[in-house]
Amino acid sequence: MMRPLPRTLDEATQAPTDGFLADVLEGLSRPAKRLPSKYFYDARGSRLFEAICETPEYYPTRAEIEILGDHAMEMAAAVGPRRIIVEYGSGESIKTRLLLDHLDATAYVPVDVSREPLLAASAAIQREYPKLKVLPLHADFTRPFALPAGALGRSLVYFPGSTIGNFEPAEATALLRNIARSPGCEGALVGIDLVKSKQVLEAAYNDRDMVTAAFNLNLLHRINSELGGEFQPGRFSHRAVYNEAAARIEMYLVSKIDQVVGVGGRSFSFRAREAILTELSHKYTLDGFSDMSSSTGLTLTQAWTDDAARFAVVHLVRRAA
Ligand code: SAH
Ligand code: AVI
Repeated sequence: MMRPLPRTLDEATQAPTDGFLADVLEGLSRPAKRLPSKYFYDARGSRLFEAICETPEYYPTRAEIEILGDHAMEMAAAVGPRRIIVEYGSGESIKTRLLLDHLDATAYVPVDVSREPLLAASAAIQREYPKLKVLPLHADFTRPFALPAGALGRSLVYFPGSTIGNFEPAEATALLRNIARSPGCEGALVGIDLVKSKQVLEAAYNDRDMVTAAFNLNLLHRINSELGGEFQPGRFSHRAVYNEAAARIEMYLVSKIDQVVGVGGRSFSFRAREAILTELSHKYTLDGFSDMSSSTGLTLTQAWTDDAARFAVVHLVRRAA
């Protein structure tokens, strides 16, 4: 029998955007201004991210899809049968299908802050996998959340896209530790982007068609539409640079002129060329990522890379406490 499409949304106790204004005011009050990257993703931001994945320069999506295409069967064997798949930052759940085609999944719980894309992707997955229990969760995976009723049992966290790279090492470690401690969790499959040349990395975040620039600037549009901000996005430009010492892309919005911008009843001054840090995207070596995860109660047992070794999907297994 075909399941009805998922309609209910098991909201976490706190809606994922509850802290938006407070986070923006706090981030813009710092001497070195910054904004959290999770706020890129409203419906438009999610669409722009998907468009980034189509650009010739942004290789991570194609590399990860290649890995899944070549190795999903081995991944399924490593993970084991009858698992609930809990996906962190599921977006359009495109890669998930490659896993679901091989894995013996009892339920699928996509977790995302971007509500409409989450619901649309869940409905599409439910249509394509009618026997699977699809239980979308509109939540921020950095905050504590409970799995929906109906998703009790042994679970696998699926965390693709190198979204873990958007967190500083201490935050990424805390996230992995929470994964290791979550009830029923046996392990995780995590996508990580690998260290490579500055040239290739900077091209990936500075695509010729400026889709990444539009994605970055969407943060200002969102502050305007949801928080009554008075940004003029045309007065900021996109910058993405690879910081080799920290092995990360740093993405900024740079003020083109001296200006003052109102947000939430406060005024923020920007000097010409002053930058707001909007996103970090860490690149790892397999050894570095293995070391980081070993302190969290998870052990890296297997890693698969694409032919050009640009990207890796790793299997982390929960160690017995
Ligand atoms: N998994 C997809 C999408 C990656 S884009 C892929 O690999 O292509 C990152 C996704 O994570 C977006 O859909 C975004 O909305 C979501 N996201 C970012 N930060 C989040 C957070 N803190 N909690 C939940 N979802 C988050
Ligand atoms: C979602 N995340 C892993 C992307 C990245 O590459 O860090 C977001 C992104 N930012 C700019 N382009 C893509």
